[in-house]
Amino acid sequence: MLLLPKAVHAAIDDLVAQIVSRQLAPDGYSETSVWSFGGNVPGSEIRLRKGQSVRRRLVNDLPQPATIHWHGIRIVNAMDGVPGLTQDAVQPGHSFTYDFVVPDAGTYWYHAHNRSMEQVARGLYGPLIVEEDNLPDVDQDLTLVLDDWRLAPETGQIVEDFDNQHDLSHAGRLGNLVTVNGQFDPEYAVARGARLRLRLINAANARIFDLGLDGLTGWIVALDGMPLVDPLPVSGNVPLAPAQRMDLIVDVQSDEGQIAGLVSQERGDSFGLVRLAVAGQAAANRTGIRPLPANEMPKVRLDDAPIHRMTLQGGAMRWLDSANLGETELSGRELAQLGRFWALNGYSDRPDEPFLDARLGSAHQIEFVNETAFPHAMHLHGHHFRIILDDGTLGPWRDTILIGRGQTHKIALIADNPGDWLLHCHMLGHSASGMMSWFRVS
Ligand SMILES: [Cu+2]
Repeated sequence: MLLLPKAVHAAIDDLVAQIVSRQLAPDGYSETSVWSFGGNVPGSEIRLRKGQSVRRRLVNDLPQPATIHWHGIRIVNAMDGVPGLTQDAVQPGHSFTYDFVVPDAGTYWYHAHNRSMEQVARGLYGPLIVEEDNLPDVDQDLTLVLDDWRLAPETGQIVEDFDNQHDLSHAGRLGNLVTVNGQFDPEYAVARGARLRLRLINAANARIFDLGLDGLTGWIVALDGMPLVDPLPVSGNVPLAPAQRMDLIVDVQSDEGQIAGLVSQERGDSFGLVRLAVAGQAAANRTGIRPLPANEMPKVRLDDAPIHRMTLQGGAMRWLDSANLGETELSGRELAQLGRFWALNGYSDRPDEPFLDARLGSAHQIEFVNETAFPHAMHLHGHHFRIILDDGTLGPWRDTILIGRGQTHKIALIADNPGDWLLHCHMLGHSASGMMSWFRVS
């Protein structure tokens, strides 16, 4: 008998972008027609180990062209999923194979990057979890993908006003139904004294969740996938902007029969996101916390790093006087007629020339100056950066930074991943209406 070697190439799984119906709203409401990766919202969880490869063939069964961006992965540029910059959008009925290594452990996600303000709002996103070689000692590892949906109460269907000019020029598209893992107010069973890892992912178009714990004590152990050197005890509320992730390790304090959970604050009101029904007693009683193992990140040096200022402009109450579209300068009124309300450094769309043309391996500081009346979540592709704290020291690694109205924040970037990379606001209506730029590393 001939012994044949096992196939050398790992199988490539299909990830089908398709329209399905799901029960998003509470019982009594209709199912909602959503756009999905793999038949569910959130899309199929991809879970693998650091250093392994993601291989997925995007099959586009949608009525629009699509791509996938692998958010937060320090990825090879050709796999970054940006139509018109790193690939052509995949036409309906066509496919594209993504194949890349994940260099870092942590909590990431993937989402549509073509007409993302519509496609992400329709449900085109999913979690991408990269496990550490040595997993932390917890009883449960729960991925919690937060989103909000704008549904018509009578029909339960998505309101298709994606180009709503008020949303575009204000805080963005905010929904009227908040879900976690595609469910309204879901419940999970936990034991008293159990230790949980909660992987929070904000997949909303524009909503900033202001998260708090109820019946739990815990620590923030990672932000945007990257471990904190010193886990930070959670006290009070912690903001999670669109596209940001936060890994918590929490201990269940509530008694048996009670409900613990995750809550969010909005305008002084607190509402529940997830219910943790406490039943039974955990075997182990753990105290103290150890940091997650670090990823291999570049050494950050600021001494020779030039400062590049990026000014965030426009929007309601700070209307643009003028800005450039390509080589053409247009008035604020002309831009508004084209659905453009925002600008980055005077450009109301991705400019022809990069905001930053960086030599491979060079260090830079980017100073975000928010002159608008709204907060923005600025995201860099292909890299994590470090926040520069007010005292000049280096804060956590992130891939998306929330800049409050009127605020200025500086980040340190080591441009060590070659390619053309987007830099944009992750309030998706804002990026679609002007807050889009890019940088080049070569
Ligand atoms: Cu914004």
